Amino acid sequence: MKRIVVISLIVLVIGSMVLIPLLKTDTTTNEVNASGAVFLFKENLAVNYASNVNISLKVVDPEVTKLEVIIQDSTYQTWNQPKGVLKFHLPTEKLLVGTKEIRLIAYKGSQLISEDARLIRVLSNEKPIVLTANVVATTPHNPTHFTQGLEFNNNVLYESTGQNGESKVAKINLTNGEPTLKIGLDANYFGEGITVFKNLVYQLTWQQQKCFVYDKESLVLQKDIPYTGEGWGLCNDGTYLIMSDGTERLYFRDPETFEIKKIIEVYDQFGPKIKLNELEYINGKIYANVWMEDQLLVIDPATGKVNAIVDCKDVIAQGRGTGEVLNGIAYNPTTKKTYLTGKNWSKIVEVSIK
Ligand SMILES: [Ca+2]
Repeated sequence: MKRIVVISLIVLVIGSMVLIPLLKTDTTTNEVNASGAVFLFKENLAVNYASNVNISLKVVDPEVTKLEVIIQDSTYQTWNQPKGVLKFHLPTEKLLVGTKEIRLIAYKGSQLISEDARLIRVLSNEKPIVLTANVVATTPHNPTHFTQGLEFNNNVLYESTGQNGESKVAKINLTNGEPTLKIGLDANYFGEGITVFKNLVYQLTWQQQKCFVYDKESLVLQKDIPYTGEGWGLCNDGTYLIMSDGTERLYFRDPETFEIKKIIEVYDQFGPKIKLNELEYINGKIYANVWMEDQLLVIDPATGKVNAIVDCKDVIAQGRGTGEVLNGIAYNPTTKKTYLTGKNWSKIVEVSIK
């Protein structure tokens, strides 16, 4: 019996000698790069926008002569002849919400000896207000239209529809929901979001990585623009086209070149809001459908923060018919009226959001 106890103790001691250092290394440092200096926080640390956060780091190698902290590709702070545990203030008020990379680089003289790169998530510091989309009126919507884009321009309603073989871009008569002019896409294209910018209509495709560009009067195709990734929703702020791709990210693109000029990540106080779909730019805010959800998000385009959530249950009850999910937001600047619809819905619903 004594022998079993002794053997068990030996196994425990040896086991812990092997395991504990491994566990420690795993949770606090990145072993491969731990030779110079390491951050003392765990990957994916969540912090609140504009909150007071201090980050600690530890100099592991006494011969380190210089440390550099890089936040989002810009040098944020440096130390010469650093020793022991150091702290710095994380500029949460200058970072937009979303996932940010932060790197700690250690040098001996001019030689880079280690790099510790980690992610921090900046959450929104505000709780979105809850609004309701109240039904004002309904008009017919063609239930064969799998709505993916909806927007007014000069009092004309434009609609883009999806599904292979059924995709089109059309001008819609709001009183009966029928096209007054329409252009079909080849069957291998799946239409997605649209926006009208200057005299052109831009139409995304889902997975074909091509944006079709039409004359807004005749809908005659002018050109197509390639891009990488999926296309979901589209709107514009008068300067940039704003595009969703089914994630929490919104891409601000140059209308001429389609070059990405800015990316925001849409976050509330708990984390990212994914599956952003059809979009609409209304009075300085981005309104977004969220795929498979009965609510809209109202997003601050400067920060990515969700300012409000719009409950659309009544709209769905009166507009969906035998159709699918809520998708399609259009604001008419001429009449200041807002309309919602969905994929294969039987109605377009004029709403008042309060
Ligand atoms: Ca829209």
